[in-house]
This record gives sequence, C-alpha cells and structure tokens, in this order.
Amino acid sequence: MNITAKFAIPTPISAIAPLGNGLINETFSLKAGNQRFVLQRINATVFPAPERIMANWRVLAGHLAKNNDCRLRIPALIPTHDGSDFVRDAAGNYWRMLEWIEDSVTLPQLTTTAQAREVGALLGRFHRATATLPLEQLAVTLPDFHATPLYLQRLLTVAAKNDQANQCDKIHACLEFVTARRKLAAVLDTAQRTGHITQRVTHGDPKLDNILFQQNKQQALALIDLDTVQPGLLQHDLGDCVRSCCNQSGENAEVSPHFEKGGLGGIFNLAICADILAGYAEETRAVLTAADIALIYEAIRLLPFELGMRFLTDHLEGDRYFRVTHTGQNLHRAQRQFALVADIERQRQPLQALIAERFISCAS
Ligand code: GN1
Ligand code: MG
Repeated sequence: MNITAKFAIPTPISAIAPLGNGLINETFSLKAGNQRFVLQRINATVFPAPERIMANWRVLAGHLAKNNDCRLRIPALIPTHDGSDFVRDAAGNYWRMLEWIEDSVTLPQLTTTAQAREVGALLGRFHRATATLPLEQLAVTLPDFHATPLYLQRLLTVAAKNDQANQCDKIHACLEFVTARRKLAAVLDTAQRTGHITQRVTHGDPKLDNILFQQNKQQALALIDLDTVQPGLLQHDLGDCVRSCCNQSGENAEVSPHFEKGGLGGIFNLAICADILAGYAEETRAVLTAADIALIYEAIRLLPFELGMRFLTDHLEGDRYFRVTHTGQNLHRAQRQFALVADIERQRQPLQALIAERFISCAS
C-alpha cells in the first residue's frame, strides 16, 4: 500500500528519509512537490488507541486557534484525501502526516542563557494556553504514563524474577539506588490523590528534542511530538523538561562507575536549570498554585528517577519499549538517569534556593 499517496499533499513525492532521535515512533521527512512534510508511524504497542492521539491533536489545535494570545505553535495534522487524520496499513499500523515547520532546528544541547529561558517560556506558554481547555475534552492516550509508583512496582517485580539482576553488579547497584529512594516514587501521586494538586493539560514529553528553535537558535518556535498531550500534572512536564535540558551530555552519555554518587558531579547543569525556571515562572504566574510550586524540587528529582526505572525495567524485559542500537543501552541509560538524580540531590540546597527565588512572586 502506498501510504503517502493517501494524504492530501502535492506530488511528486521524493526524498523520504529517517528523521530525529525518537525512541518510540518511526519518523521520516519527505518532499512533496516543493514542500516538505513529516510522516510518522505510531507505535501501536505503546499507544493502545492511536486515533485518540489525533483526536486530542485536533482539540488542542482548535483551542489554540481560538485562544492563542500565547502565540504557541504546533505542527498541523495533514488530512488524507477523504478527510481522515491517519491511514492504517495492511498490518494495522497507524500513519500520520504533519506540517514541516520551515526554518526550524532542534538543538542537541542548550548553550546560552537565552535559549534556556526560551525553553522554559515555551513550556510555560503551553501550560498557560491550555489552562482554559477543559480536561474532559482530552482522551487519555497513554494510561498510567507518569504513574511512578506503578513503574517502581513493576521494576521490583521484574527484577525479582530475573536471574541477570542478581548476577550483574551494575543492575544490582541500580536496584539499590532505587530501593533507597522508593518513597520518592509516590510524591506527586500522593499530592494529587490527597487533593493538594490537580490535573491539568500536559504535553507529557517536553524533552529538548521536542522543541523547535528558529534557525538562528535564539527563539523557541514550536512544541512538537504531541502524542502524550493528555491530563497530567504540570510538575511532570516541568520535571521532564529540566531532566532533559540540564543533562547536557545527553541520555546516552558516559557514566562513571560511581554513578550512584552522581559521578564526579557536572551532570546536572544548575545554571541552565535556573534559566529554564525563570522563563517558565514568568509565563505561569497566573496558573501555578503555592502547592504546585512546593513540589517543583521533588518533581525535578522524580522525573529522571522515573525514567531511569523505565529504562532499567525495559533492559530487564529485553528492550521491548525503548528503541536501542545495542544490548545494554537501556541499562546504560538508566545509570545515566540515576547519576542525574544523585547530582540533583547533591545540589539540593542551591536548587531549592533558586526555585524559591524564581517562583516567589508567583505563589497564590
Ligand atoms: C520517549 O519517543 P520519544 O523519544 O519522544 C518516551 C518518553 C521518554 C523519552 C526519553 C511515549 O520519547 O517518555 O522521556 O523517550 N515516550 C514515551 O528519551 O514513552
Ligand atoms: Mg514522544
């Protein structure tokens, strides 16, 4: 089946090439006539009902079209000739076509204060723009996506049944690291259950790769990868964004043998974090409550902890979820996330001080 021919795009179609570093979906760029587009195959093992993603996308785009004083840009969904938002191939896979945002780039890492502020501000604008979008209009695209206590439970269950886990020193060290922090897993979940914080519209995956910059690398232009736009907690987004942007050598970077002590430090970049928080705080004054702010430090610590557990579980389960280039990569990624957690803990005092400073005038 010719997938691209189903979409309402110009012809001829050429130059189809893999795009980006996503770990879940398959993404391609293509040329159609004189225009470029993005084609994606959605991972239906991860997303139980991919059509919900496109339905949420439409809801979000419609909301932004009417209420966008934040000037937030997202890629448009390109319909098929018969007006659908996706195509299913013979094997049942879901494919979608997206607008190519012209003159944009992704940044492998943030190098200036201004870029970090832009990232924080873009995420803040997303939360501000969606604060008036009723949650019941959004479907849940990925159930329990940030249910950290469930990730912990699953990891411990999988590890208990896995012989490799008992024999490998690296896995053992990771499990000790996790066990020593098991209380951390419930911190946001409990705050939500007890009514201290409430669900909002979240992006779910605001890592640096999902933020497009203008070609001059100065202004953040658009937020992409909207698969996990669904009800969630603001802290999940902010924690995840900081986790990704402040881990400056990236998710696959080398780890020291003493990763659980934060290596030799220098893993979590506090200066970048300060500017992300400054940009975010400026945009979210009217959106954040004092209870939201009180959980920011824990969220920054929690998200790398959660991702580390997810990587480790996937390693123990045979790399079924996150794409890998070699066996052991998910274990390595887990170690890197735990090293980040340890480095955040090492810098707890200055980090808490700067959260207080950045958000002080926002508390309501
Ligand atoms: C996955 O597919 P991608 O690369 O945008 C994952 C995120 C992780 C991220 C780590 C649906 O995102 O939760 O933070 O990898 N997405 C899903 O790079 O699980
Ligand atoms: Mg994604």
